[in-house]
Amino acid sequence: MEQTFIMIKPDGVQRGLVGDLISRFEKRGFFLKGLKLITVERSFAEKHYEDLSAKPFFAGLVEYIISGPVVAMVWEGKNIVATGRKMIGATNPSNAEPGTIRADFAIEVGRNVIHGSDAVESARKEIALWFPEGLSNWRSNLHSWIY
Ligand code: 3AN
Repeated sequence: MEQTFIMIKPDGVQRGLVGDLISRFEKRGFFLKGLKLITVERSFAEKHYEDLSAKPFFAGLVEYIISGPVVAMVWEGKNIVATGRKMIGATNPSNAEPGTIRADFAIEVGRNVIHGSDAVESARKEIALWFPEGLSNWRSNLHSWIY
């Protein structure tokens, strides 16, 4: 089953959006596989965003991500990488389609609330980086009253 890495960024945590954002993924039918509230070190944030290290906004992006706790998550389900990106909306909230997370909650590209892996391969790398301890396997053990 496909998995993706989703991170609620410091602005999403500080604005009290965590519950709403988790709810959107649950209600869509995806399964939560990993979850933690964590404040990361600068070197870790630089590693997460290493593909963007040449961008002029890189230093500000790293400062933003380390400015407070983030909610790191792994979600699982059919086509979750692409569907998760659609649910999140365009990088610049001004271009995000109505009903997407960034259209509903953000106006600044530099404070766009949430991250989602952009491809299955980057999801695999990001999950390994953020969850070296591994993920919960709770779905293999569902109660019989869940169907
Ligand atoms: P996305 O998060 O939609 O995959 P990326 O990977 O291009 O977009 O950019 C990663 C993060 O870098 C964005 N979520 C945003 O916080 C920041 N970012 C991207 N473009 C800009 C920009 N032009 N100015 C400031 N920050 C930016």
